[in-house]
Amino acid sequence: MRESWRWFGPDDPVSLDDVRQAGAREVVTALHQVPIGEAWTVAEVEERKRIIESGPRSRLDWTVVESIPIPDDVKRTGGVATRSIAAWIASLEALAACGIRIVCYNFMPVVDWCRTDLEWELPNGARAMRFDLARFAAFELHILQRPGAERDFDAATRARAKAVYEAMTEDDVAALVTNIASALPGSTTEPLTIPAFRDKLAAYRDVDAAVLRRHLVEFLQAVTPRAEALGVTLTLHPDDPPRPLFGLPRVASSGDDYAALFDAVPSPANGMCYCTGSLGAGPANDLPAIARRFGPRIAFAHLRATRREADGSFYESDHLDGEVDMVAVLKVLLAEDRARTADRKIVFRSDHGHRMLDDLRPTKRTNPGYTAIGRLRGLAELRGVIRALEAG
Ligand code: DNO
Repeated sequence: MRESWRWFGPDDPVSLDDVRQAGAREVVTALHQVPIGEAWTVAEVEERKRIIESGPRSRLDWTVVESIPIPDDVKRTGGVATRSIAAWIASLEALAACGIRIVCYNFMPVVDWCRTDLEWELPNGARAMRFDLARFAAFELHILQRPGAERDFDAATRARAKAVYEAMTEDDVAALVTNIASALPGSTTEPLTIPAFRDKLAAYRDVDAAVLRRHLVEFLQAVTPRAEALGVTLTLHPDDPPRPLFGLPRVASSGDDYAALFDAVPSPANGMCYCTGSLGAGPANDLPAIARRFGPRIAFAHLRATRREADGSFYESDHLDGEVDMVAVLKVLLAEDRARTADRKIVFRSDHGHRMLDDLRPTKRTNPGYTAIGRLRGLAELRGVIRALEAG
């Protein structure tokens, strides 16, 4: 499998030399500066490619885009959002013209990946990201004040949420709103104020899971023929977390969700971003079984783990010490990878690392989950497992 590293571009506090020294050979990035819905141009792609691939240091190649955002009107209205879909296809064409042929995306409505805490202290002093159900419920019930939200939480959770909220200072409330609504690194949805959040949710009042799934199928039916002709593989990233949020449906949370999409749109361009952390946060998801079931459609993999709690809360664990049986997962991925031709090998990246060691210095700027040292530890551990499995 091919080792890659997510890089957010020239303003990423992690440098390309850091990526080289971590041992990755390929870069995963996106033109985060281009507004959602605007077509990427060949010139913009070439400029980013030049920054990554030129220079006197050891070579890196930009091989994966994570992600081209799916504009809100495509999620809300499906195939009739023809202007947005045409712009999305134009971005694919610009990327293919520059030789980049794996494109990650997601179909999470209103909010991309969601956490309540970005610096949750672990017993060893490192900081992790966390989704805390009581704090999430406090946001929904007492800050967003979403009509009907009380139906989504049991009485015990509502009571805990009330206690959490009543203990919060104004700064605590502001921090929780920022964590949930202001778009985490790499997020493909717009940062939201609370009024804007309410407006967005109102616009989705008629979008249930069946409708959202239909919109995703219509989007894939519109873009996969062109992707196939360009030799581009689209990889759908799972919902993170893999459960409905804010009363909104999510339709990429389980193996059966993916099976429905692959049945509806069998194009070889319709692929999967196999994210063990996102899928692993769902207790019903059997990660090795999902990898076996969809192996041929996995072009890109995010490898990380979480530790789940009984109420649905979870935090990001060390890569080998979460609920994910990473050795079993890697055995399946390596077997799939061995069966592939050189041009179709699986690209993986070490996902979300803790903020630890020198990255904890108060003056150090880091992106939540995208620290250098935490991801380096993860990549080193994953590489060790891979080498041992390959030698076995
Ligand atoms: C979070 C990432 C997501 C992912 C997008 C894919 O760390 O997994 O931001 O990049 O959801 O489109």
